[in-house]
Amino acid sequence: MKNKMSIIGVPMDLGQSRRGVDMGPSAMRYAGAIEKLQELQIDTYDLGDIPINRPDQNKIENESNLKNLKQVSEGNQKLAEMVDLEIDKGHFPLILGGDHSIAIGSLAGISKHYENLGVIWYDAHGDLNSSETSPSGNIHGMPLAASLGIGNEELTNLYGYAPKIKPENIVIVGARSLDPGEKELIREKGIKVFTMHEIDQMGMSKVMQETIDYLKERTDGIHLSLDLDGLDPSEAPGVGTPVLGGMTYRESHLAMEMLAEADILTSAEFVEVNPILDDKNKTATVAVGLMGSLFGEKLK
Ligand code: HAR
Ligand code: MN
Ligand code: MN
Ligand code: MN
Repeated sequence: MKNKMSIIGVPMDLGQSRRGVDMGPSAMRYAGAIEKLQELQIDTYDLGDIPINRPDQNKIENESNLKNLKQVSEGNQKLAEMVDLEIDKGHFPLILGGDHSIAIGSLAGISKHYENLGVIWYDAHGDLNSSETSPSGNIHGMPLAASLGIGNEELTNLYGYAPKIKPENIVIVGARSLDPGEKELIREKGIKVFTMHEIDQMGMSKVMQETIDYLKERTDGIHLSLDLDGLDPSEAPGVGTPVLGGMTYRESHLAMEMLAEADILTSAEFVEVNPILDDKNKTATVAVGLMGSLFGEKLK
């Protein structure tokens, strides 16, 4: 991994319907994210938070099937520019969300730099909906589809090009809540998915080893998109869309340690931390603990 890291906060909560996830970057900083990276001897540049415009309160689009499209795409455009610039400098971008709609901007900025960007989508959800298949109209359920070039053009063509990623370069880990349209897309595109069923059956160690081997041979860079709701809500309660039966804190640490050891990541993001729904900043603390393992912390 590169020794210079740029931290970019994205206080975005408009990709879903529960306020508070915009405070995720603060919650992770408060839980010691920057200090943790510095402890690991990483040259850390905290660039602060990207400004996110709020919609006019009278014009909140509760009925739309692409809620707050304008603000979400504007925020993502700024994020893409910033991420692109940091990679140009040779820095490793670490993005702090914000809801998962921000992955559209992250991937737009990152993928410019790779022919075959790999993505590990650590999440209870597939985030493979489009406005046609979404049951909610929440854009945080759409970023992976948008990055594949599926859905509304303002999202798919963000930062002026599409698609950002190829279906064969994606691995979803921890899925346990997939909508019918998402399942169909997974089958149609042959996207590799380790659901909770496979994690129970094979164990996290084998799942991650297969993920690493699979991506290593076909990609030239790998982005980790870690949604805290991938973890079980008993250990990560501060998320807007919790789903029972998730990955444990220990399993998640193992996954991060294996990624650190394989030394394959070129960018990462931690999303969906909502301190309003949390229990004494537990979820942000879990996120920072996972960052430690991901960036090389050793137990002895
Ligand atoms: N699949 C549902 C939808 O599209 C729920 C998506 C929830 N997404 C996140 N990100 N929390 O993974 O609305
Ligand atoms: Mn560039
Ligand atoms: Mn997600
Ligand atoms: Mn999720």
